[in-house]
Amino acid sequence: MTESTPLIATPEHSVEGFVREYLRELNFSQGTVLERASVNDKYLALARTVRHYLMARWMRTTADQIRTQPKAVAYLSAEFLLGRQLDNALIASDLESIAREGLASLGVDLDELREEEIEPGLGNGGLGRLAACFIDSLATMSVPAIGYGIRYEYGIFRQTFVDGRQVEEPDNWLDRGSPWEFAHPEHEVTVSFGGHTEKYTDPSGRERTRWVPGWQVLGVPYNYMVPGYRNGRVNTLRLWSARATHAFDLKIFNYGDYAEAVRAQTFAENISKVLYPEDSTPQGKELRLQQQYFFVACSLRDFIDQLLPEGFDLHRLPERIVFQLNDTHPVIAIPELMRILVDEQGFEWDEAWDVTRRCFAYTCHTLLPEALEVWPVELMGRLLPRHLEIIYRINDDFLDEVRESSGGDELLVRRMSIIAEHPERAVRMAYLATVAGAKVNGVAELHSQLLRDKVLTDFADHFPEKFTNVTNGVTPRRFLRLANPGLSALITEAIGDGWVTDLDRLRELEPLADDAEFRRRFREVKAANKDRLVRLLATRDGIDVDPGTMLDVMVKRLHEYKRQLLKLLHVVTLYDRITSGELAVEDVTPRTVVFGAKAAPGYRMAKEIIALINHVGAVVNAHPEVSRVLRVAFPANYNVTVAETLVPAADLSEQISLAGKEASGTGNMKFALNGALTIGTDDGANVEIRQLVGDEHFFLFGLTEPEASAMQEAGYRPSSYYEENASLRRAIDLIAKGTFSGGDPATFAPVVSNLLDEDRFMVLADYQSYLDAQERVEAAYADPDAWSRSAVLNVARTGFFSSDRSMRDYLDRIWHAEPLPANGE
Ligand code: GL2
Repeated sequence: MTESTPLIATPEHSVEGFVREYLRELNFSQGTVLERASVNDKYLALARTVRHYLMARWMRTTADQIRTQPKAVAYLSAEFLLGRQLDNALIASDLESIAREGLASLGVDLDELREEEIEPGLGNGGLGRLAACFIDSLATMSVPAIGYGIRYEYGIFRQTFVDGRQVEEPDNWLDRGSPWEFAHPEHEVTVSFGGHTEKYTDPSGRERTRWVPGWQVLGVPYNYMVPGYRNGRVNTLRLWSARATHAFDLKIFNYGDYAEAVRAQTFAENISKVLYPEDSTPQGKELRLQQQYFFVACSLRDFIDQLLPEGFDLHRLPERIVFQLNDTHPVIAIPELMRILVDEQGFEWDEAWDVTRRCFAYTCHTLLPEALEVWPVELMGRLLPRHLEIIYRINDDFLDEVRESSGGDELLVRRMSIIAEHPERAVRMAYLATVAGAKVNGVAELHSQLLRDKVLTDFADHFPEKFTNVTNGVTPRRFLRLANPGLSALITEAIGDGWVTDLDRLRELEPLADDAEFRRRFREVKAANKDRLVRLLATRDGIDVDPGTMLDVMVKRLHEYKRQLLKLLHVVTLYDRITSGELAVEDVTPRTVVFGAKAAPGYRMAKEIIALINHVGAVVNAHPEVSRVLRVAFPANYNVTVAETLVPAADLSEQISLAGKEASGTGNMKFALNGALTIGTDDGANVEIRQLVGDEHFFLFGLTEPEASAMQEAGYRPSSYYEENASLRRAIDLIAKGTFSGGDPATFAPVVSNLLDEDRFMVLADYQSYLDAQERVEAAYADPDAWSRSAVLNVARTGFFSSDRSMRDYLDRIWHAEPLPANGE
């Protein structure tokens, strides 16, 4: 057998073939018979059956990559928020109707089994979901690519509410079997930590350094299929799981200290135990640095040992690979590659640096200063002493360069140092990535511009050619084709199905915005999607939603900068106006405000805001008058699976961050693509959404970034808004006096004082403008025909936000890699 023709038994692509394969799985892998199988047995057998159909494509893709040795992309990411796998595998392999029919012939309902899958929540939010969209697009575009990350045993926590307050429970997603992964313990990698470094002279008389580690762990790879959409390609996502080294526990077992051996094992396995639940606000915990180094060390070693031919000349590494650093989490890969080249391969420093500089590119995903990771030198030195030395040397060389080019500007040198001096000596990972990376990109036009102008200004002056933009995107397979079958069918009927892999073709829908019959059918689809959501919320959460109301949706992580409080102040204002008699119920557009949000468990203010939303919701929903036109729904544990039902049902998408704070947003894209209209600030990718859909189909409000910055510099005083705006004052007073907390003013006093005294994200400054925009929303919604015209235009004009386009931009501007030919489908 040669690598180009792997021998794979492919099951027959027919209903009979499928049924045969399914029963074999049920009998031989699950060890049961149909009559006695549990739903989980049936689901697991189904997942494995579908997997079989993808296997030949996977092996062939891998073999082609090994045979043709193309330049590949390695996407290094601490998070991959995958969502459920079954549906995506079914559409990618064109098995959906065969599976449905085959199962039905056995009396099994495909939809029931789909509900059985627990999504792998191996990410926090946008950043992790983006990584999942990107690998989907790379596979669909036949780009030789591999995703590298961590197989957390516990993903993002499960959220429940107790008395309206968030409670976190562990997400043991692996408990009921994990049919989508393949463990490869034979490809385990040893990863070192701690210890010290020492100098020695090699046989040729050269001064060298070696790292004498203090302890080691093993990384075991788990492979996941990343199927391209009907192109015969399946790429790989390789997630690493930590284990104790064999030597370590053998030695201790031999001493007879069983308990100690088990403790050592637990210690090692802790590294991949749990996903850190902070979104955009790293905590700088030691275990997190261990996780980061663990997965990049495994990944680099894996790429070099497994994917390059034996004896490959590493001077040519940049011809074969580009490592894309998804935020700063994997940036420790830079000194790791230097260490491999210099210490292990005997490269001269300059040679190694030349290779390294060409192998990495860095994506920054934030503008918040507190989100830029720094690692205390003390910690880095203790955990990774050799890497710290390498970082110092990189910094010394770089600062010499800055000194020279700036004519000795020592202030500039200090500002640009990779090592911060205050409040403690620490490594600035974003600076390291910028100095070493071939390219640095932001994730939306505005974000990339602000990165250059405000966050990495000195670097943008020093390396102007490095800085570029790639606006984020989302995969149309999951977020349109799968999530919105009704709209997908309508679109396909109108323009054919080419849009699934070429989303710009949605433009062809534009003329249909003026076709009354098309708009009617579009509204029918929206209504059916709302019914689907109503059923989900009823069964999953016991929440009762009236599908006849406007669905006003704000789903995203809970963070002050995203301003869920602004949305809530709108709700409280409506409540106030109705209960005070200022507004007659008949004059209010009935709406259901849906929130979905997890707060980082240690983020106190975010958790208070969750409690406040739930408390306001309880009062609003219980009020006989108000609840006729206004309801709040806050389903717990918002995740990818919920998004897939919620997004297609929404009428109004809330994207209301303070301008200059949301790097891009990707939820904003999903809603627009599914025909929701956006109410939003000029922030992140909202800017590009509005430019594309047109001002008249987007509800813009709020300060611009320059206005907000100028106000902050002049000394922002939130209380002046409270004093001058009666409606705002009344809303805040309602909260302050305990209207939503059983009459107890103390309950939400911290939220109120935070708003009045600090209001870092200028909620009060944007309040009036937001309310005005909501009035424009109501007026527009009153004309269903005009509203659905705008909605259709939103769909037709947002094809740009396909992650396929993002991938093309990365390929052109950063990676310079080529797709393989599709595999004959
Ligand atoms: C984020 C940004 O906050 C978000 O605006 C962006 O869309 C995504 C993906 O680029 O990245 N940065 C970040 O740290 N998280 C994000 O979601 N967690």
